Order: sequence, then C-alpha cells, then structure tokens
Amino acid sequence: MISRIDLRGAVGDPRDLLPRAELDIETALDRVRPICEDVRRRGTEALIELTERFDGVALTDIRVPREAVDSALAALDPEVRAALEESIRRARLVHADQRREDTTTTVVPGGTVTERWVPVARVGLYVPGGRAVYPSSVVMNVVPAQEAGVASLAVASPPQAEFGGLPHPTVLAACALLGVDEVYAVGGAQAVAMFAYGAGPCARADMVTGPGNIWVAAAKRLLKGVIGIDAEAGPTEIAILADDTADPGYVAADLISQAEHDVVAASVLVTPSTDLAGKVEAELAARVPATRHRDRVAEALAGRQSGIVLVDDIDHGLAVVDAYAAEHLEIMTADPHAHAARVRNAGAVFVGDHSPVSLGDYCAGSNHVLPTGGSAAHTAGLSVQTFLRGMHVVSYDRAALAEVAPHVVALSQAEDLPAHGEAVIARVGAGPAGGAR
Ligand code: HSO
Ligand code: ZN
Repeated sequence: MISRIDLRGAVGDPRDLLPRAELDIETALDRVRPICEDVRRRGTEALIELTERFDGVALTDIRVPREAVDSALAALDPEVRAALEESIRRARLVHADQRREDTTTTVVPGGTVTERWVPVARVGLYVPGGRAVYPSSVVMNVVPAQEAGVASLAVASPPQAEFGGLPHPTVLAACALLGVDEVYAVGGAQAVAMFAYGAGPCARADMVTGPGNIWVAAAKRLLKGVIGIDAEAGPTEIAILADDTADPGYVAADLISQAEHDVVAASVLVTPSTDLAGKVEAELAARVPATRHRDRVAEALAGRQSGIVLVDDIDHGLAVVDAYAAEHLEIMTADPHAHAARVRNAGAVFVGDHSPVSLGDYCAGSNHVLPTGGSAAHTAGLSVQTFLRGMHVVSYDRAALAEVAPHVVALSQAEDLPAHGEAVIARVGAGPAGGAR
C-alpha cells in the first residue's frame, strides 16, 4: 500500500526527496525517426502501410468519411451526449474569457507598437485510441483552439479493428459535437508526421497537440521545429495538501481517482497531521479493493512515485507542494482559499471540499491538459493562449524616427553593425549631434 515519506524537520530541496516516474522518450526516438522519414517521403502510401503494420487495419482512405462521424453521434448514448455537451458549454465559457484584446502602446507621439494576437492557422489534434479513450480530452484540446480562432482543425486517431477500421466511436461523436469533421484514421508517430509534413488529403498543420503514448511523444520531440507542439504530457499526478479538518474519505477517493489512470500515476498526500494520514490509509485499504481498476490503482499507490508526505505544518506543506509542482493540486485545509492563494507552482489548483480533480477532468470548465513532471514550475496548461501568437506591429512616422535616430546609430556602432544605423540615416539624416534628446 501507499508509503509514508517523513519530511518533518528535513532540510534541503524537497524535490530530491519526492520521487517521480520518468518516461524514457530518448530510446524511442531511434525507432520513430524512420517512420517519420517514411511519411515525409511517401505520404499516404506510407501511412497506409504503417497503419496495416501497427494497427492491423487495411485502410483504403486515411480520411474518415463525414457520414461515419455523423452516425457516431447519432448512435451516442444520450446521457454521455448530454454530459459532453455540458462539458463543452462550460469549457467554452471559461476559454472564451481567455481571449486577448490587441493592445497599442504609443511609445512617443507618432510612434506606436501594437501587439496583435493572431491564432495559429491550422492545428492537428492527436487523440489516442486503444486502452485510453478520452472523449473529454477531445473537448479540452478543441475548445481552446476554436476559442482562439484557429480556422482549420483536424483530428487524428488510430483505427480500431473492432470498430470496422474507424477510430473509436465516442471520439468521432465528440468531434461531431464540436463541429470538427476533418478526421483521419491514423495513429502513433505516423499521425504526428502526417500533420508535420502533410500527406495526401491532410494538409500540413502548424501545430500538433494532444496526449499520446511514448511513440507519439517521441515523434513530437523529433519533429518539434517542423511543427509546433504542446507540452509533453507525462503520467498524471495529484497532490493534496490537507490538514486534520479534511475528510479522509474525500482525500482517499481523490488519490484513487487519478491512480486509476496508470500504474505510474502519482498520488501524493502532503499533511502535517499524522491523524489524517492514518485515517486516509484506512480509507484506502477499504476503498481500493472495491474499485473497478483495483490492480492498477494498488500498483500506482504502492509505486515510489506515490506517498503520504508528513510535513511540520501547513507553511512547510506549501513549500513542499510548490517544490513538487504537481499537475493537479487539491487544498483541503481549514482555510483553503487563503492557502490556495499562496500556491506558486501547480498545473491547476482545486480549492476546498467540493472541487475534486475529477470535476476538473470533465465538467468544471477548466482545462485538463496540464503540465506534469514538475514542469508546472515554468509551463501553463492548455489554453487559448497556446494557440495564439503575439505579433508586434511597429509604426513610426518620420518625426518619431528622426527623434530616436541617434540612439539607433549609437547602438549599431556599438555592435559594429553600421549598416543598421545607415538604414535609419537614409531616411532622416544623421540627426542632432550627440544623440541626446
Ligand atoms: N486526469 C487526466 C485527464 C482525464 N481524466 C481524462 C479523465 N479523463 C489528466 O489531467
Ligand atoms: Zn483524470
């Protein structure tokens, strides 16, 4: 079962004391390189051959027919449909508010810099098939791209023999609900290469996002630069900062909920209360055997990446969770809002007794594509911002250029790039001697 890690009175960087699972992407690179190269050179032909080899499906066309997308929606369970619609509605509310207005700064009279926020033109979204089928992740990737104003959006997901060589029907239905009808039955590294280079009916994309297995992650790393990518998503993590006011049943249920994803998922409780620690251990012992994916959950909780971390007090706990920089951080303390306000590093923070991570996974309105592996210290989750680029638009008139000309000339000389200064002098002359205003 879950182990205890006692950091009370510990000195030094807590990161060294809180182990993390690591994904070894480097070794996958060598296998992925020839696959990507093949797609670059032979396009659709390569995709069809690779799909037969890796997915055991003989495609005639990589594009999923529009009718198949529509009929997947028609066949979708009405309860799941209603839930997805609500998930989309809430996500749209939040992500629409993330849109940015262009700003114009008047630097001097006659000299302005405008920051224009321009969406990426075309985005490819990778959706895994097989064991992990997450229509909710389709929502979380598509909604911010659409709210950013991305004009062209395509989805790729591996074909499944059991579904007649089409991607998973719930994934297709989610695409239909979101108004995405350009879907390709292509998976793995070859899907990333398809978006990066374009192939047959699939025009090249500017960016590819979405979760995936190690081959997808390796292809993204390899082709980064050819195509823009989102952050590499590692195994999911939940950290909970709780004191003795927390409900141990809630804490245990939430630790289990993310452990359910993967045997290498991390579930970490940080608490100054040995009393709570004991109660949570008892709750886990009762709940784990009763949960559907008990073997996977038990392995994840027992893994070295999970644990109950004992700290001196809440201040120490806050320092520990900041150092850990969890993908998801729950705060269940006597004053959760005040404590949450002090958090610096987390992908997303879930405050109080009634904001569990699983709410955020599906229906809070927040995004569930979040930085893992400690990268929350420097990276944000997926948002409208992911799909926008700020573009500076510079506009000076002659007088404004003349006024600053001596400074440009001085800097160009200091860098021994005099032609830079000459480009300005050609327009406004050498300017007042001495360069000062
Ligand atoms: N917790 C996962 C997202 C997810 N949960 C999808 C359920 N479905 C990573 O944030
Ligand atoms: Zn989840």
